[in-house]
Amino acid sequence: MTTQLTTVDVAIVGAGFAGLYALHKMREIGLTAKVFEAADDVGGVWHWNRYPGARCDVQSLEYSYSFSGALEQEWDWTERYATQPEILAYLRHVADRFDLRRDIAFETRVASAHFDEQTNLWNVQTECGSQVLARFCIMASGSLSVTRLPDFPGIKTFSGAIYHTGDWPHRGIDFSGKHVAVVGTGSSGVQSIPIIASQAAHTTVFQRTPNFVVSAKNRHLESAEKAAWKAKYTNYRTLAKRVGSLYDFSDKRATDLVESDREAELARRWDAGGVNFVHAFNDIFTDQDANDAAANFVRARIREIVEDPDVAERLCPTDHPIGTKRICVGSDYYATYNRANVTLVDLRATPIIAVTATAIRTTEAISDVDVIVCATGYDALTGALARIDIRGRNGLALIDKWTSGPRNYLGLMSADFPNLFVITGPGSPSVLVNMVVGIEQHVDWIADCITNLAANKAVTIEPTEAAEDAWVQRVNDEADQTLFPKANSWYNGSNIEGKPRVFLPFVGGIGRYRDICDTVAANGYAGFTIR
Ligand code: FAD
Ligand code: N01
Repeated sequence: MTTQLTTVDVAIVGAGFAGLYALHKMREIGLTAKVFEAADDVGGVWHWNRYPGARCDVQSLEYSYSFSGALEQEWDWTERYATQPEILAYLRHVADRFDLRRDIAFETRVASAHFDEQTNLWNVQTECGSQVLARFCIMASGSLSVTRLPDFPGIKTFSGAIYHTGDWPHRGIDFSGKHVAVVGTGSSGVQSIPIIASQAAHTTVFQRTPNFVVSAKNRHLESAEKAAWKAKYTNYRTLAKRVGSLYDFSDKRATDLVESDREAELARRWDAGGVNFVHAFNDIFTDQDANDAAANFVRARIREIVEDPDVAERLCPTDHPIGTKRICVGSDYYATYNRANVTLVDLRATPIIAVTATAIRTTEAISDVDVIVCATGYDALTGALARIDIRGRNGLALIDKWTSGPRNYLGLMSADFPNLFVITGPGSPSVLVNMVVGIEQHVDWIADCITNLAANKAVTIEPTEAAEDAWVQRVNDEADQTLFPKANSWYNGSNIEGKPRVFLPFVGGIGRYRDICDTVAANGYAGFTIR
């Protein structure tokens, strides 16, 4: 049987924020494009993460596309931090409004993408056996799209249900009357634990590492506030292109302030809620003393809120500087541990030794449970790429090239993989900034790059190895000037056994990064080979 091969200009993997905008933009510059999406609908993260309490922690009005003035005026966000259903509704609206669905193949997982040096085309194959030939590939496959389940001894014998927050059943879960175990206290655990605890008969939280949690202070958005924001949207978007999220970035070092002023500033930000807290001083991410001031402030609040002093101590993070693991934004998180139906288990002191059909057994206790919720995170930034058999020149596999860590230029392209672009992957600001801003910057840059190739009748573009080496070095060097490397986190792959420990995102900020990318383009795509 012969398979009919379709040829498109661009193959795009993923239909989240990145894939949807990439499709729209490719059409806008006159190209044909096909999107492949493993899920049965658009939305990416916001399709998969339906756990109780899932919402964004960048303000809704900012966590949205800027490419269409009409879209931003017509869409109505109802809360300071939008819920997962509302963000999913927004992305569905975008798909319909810009007629994107007709070029998206749903329930179609891409298995491989191989570059043919004779034709200069990518052959993209799906797990269903369909394939497409494409001049360009855009990997919009997500930085946090590959879930990771714990491998506790005996977990396969558990007779109840096991759910991962990032692969949550669409029907929703009724926890009433249930004994629930939650494993993991990162952002997903922090958002879901208070809601699960309010529904379940008993919730046992299995915590390996405590995290710093600031309060969301979520609220309804009043019409007047939204109207005022919309009137100034252009200004806000322009600023966001430089800074990512419109936080109140302090221009003061912690040492510029006497202790009482430092505390007052931290208290002001704590009361207002949100990620803004970690921008109280401009050296929180670079100076241990400044960082300690903020971290001590949070630890003091934990001890105030949590009534049982032992539980409070177990909730106090001590192993990493604040902000060097993604700061968690929660609602009633610490107060939840005052509930009679919540138990905190410290896995550092009493590790899990076995899961049986009905219980989780630590070195100290047996907890009977009906349901296990795994808020255990992701194989971040490189996971989705590693699961696709991507082969460039001479059959080189991306996964082999990246055995000691990702190697690319600007986070966008890798030598020997011509015309293959990655959105918000390693080596770009990615997860350290408002990701919608990062996604739009990447897609716009790629569109300009492809347009430039066409104008110059060029066929391929890929980085030189020298440019790539220098960029990888720079990404590492800039991270090393901060406190980030002091934490074990998914930022540096240390949550995945065997993953090389390399700081993955570019810490230099979206504004500087944008300038670097623009300068590269203005200098005739310096550092790239164009054929
Ligand atoms: P995704 O949304 O992950 O979409 C990638 C898509 O690619 C997925 O649908 C996946 O199914 C598909 N895919 C992957 N591999 C394949 C394959 N081989 N074949 C076919 N399809 C494939 N960022 C912020 O800036 N602010 C926030 O407040 C924020 N909140 C978050 C909350 C949660 C719970 C999570 C998990 C992440 C959050 N993020 C936030 C980060 C989030 O990843 C980005 O904001 C954004 O949604 C990423 O969009 P994306 O399109 O790049 O990737
Ligand atoms: O995942 P995580 P997440 N045994 O990796 C623990 C975004 N996001 O899904 O720290 C016991 O942060 C692990 O413990 P440890 C945001 O960027 C945003 O929560 O490795 N525990 C940790 O506590 C975020 O950073 C929002 O010791 C195990 C937890 O599981 C990113 O997504 C909401 C374990 C994993 O935390 C990922 O967040 C949700 C094991 N075997 C997500 N394995 C917003 O609020 C792992 N853990 C916007």
